[in-house]
Amino acid sequence: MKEWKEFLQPYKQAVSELKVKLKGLRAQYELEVVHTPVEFVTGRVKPLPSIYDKTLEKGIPFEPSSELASELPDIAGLRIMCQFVDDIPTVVRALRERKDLRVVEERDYIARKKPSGYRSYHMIIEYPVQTIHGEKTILAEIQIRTLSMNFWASIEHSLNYKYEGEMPEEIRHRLERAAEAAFQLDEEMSQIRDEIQDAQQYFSAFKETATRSYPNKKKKGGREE
Ligand code: 0O2
Ligand code: 0O2
Repeated sequence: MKEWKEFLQPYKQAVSELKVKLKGLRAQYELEVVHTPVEFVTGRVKPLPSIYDKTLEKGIPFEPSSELASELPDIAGLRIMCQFVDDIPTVVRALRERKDLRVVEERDYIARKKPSGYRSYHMIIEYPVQTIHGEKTILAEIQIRTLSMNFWASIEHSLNYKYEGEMPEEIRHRLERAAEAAFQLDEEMSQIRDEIQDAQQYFSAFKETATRSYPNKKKKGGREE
């Protein structure tokens, strides 16, 4: 177990660091008062039972090794959620230009959705982690998707888990239709994007003014005095 802990430590560190860095993107866009392509960021280290399942699927030994590290590029996984489909290429370009990571592979499941209906943009990156024994470069996967794609993927993931991959035909069909509905929602939102952004900027400006007008207002027990 200690071996696994040691093996996974740089991945844990990478996920924490990358979460801070990717959330920083959002903060920077907000400072410049332009629409931020990043809505929110999540991250996780793949749990050991999922690593075990993947090693069975790939027919590789379940042990901490460089083979496992290169066969499973998503032990460290980050997810960036965007409001609009058009935000995704903006994030992709921003990631390609960064000096603190190197993109080694890209998979566009938006241009070519998976047979399940899954849509998302995946990037595999190399990321250097500083350890007490020197620098260790690990692989990480960044998934970039809209809120609507994320909603669909998380529901489908739970159903797949429930049915252990043997999903009833009817549910599979419904999910395929739901994936199309999610895609339509993204299309609709893109068409009223300017309206939405105006409203969001108006709302931020309003919040800003309200904070300035009441600088000393304190909250007590969740209620305003
Ligand atoms: P804020 O200010 O709430 O946006 P952490 O380590 O605490 O940063 P953790 O515990 O790993 O993050 O949580 P997770 O599940 O990775 O979620 C990360 C962030 O995504 C959290 O924000 C959640 O509030 C936010 N989040 C999750 N689901 C949604 C969603 O559907 N919509 C929106 N807008 N945000 C969501 P933070 O980091 O606490 O900051
Ligand atoms: P997790 O951590 O539970 O999400 P492989 O090369 O076979 O290992 P693959 O399928 O070629 O993997 O790689 P891919 O499709 O680029 O990325 C795999 C990850 O994408 C999955 O991780 C999911 O997070 C996500 N994904 C891919 N296809 C689907 C899908 O049909 N539905 C959903 N909900 N998610 C999908 P894991 O390994 O499944 O694990």
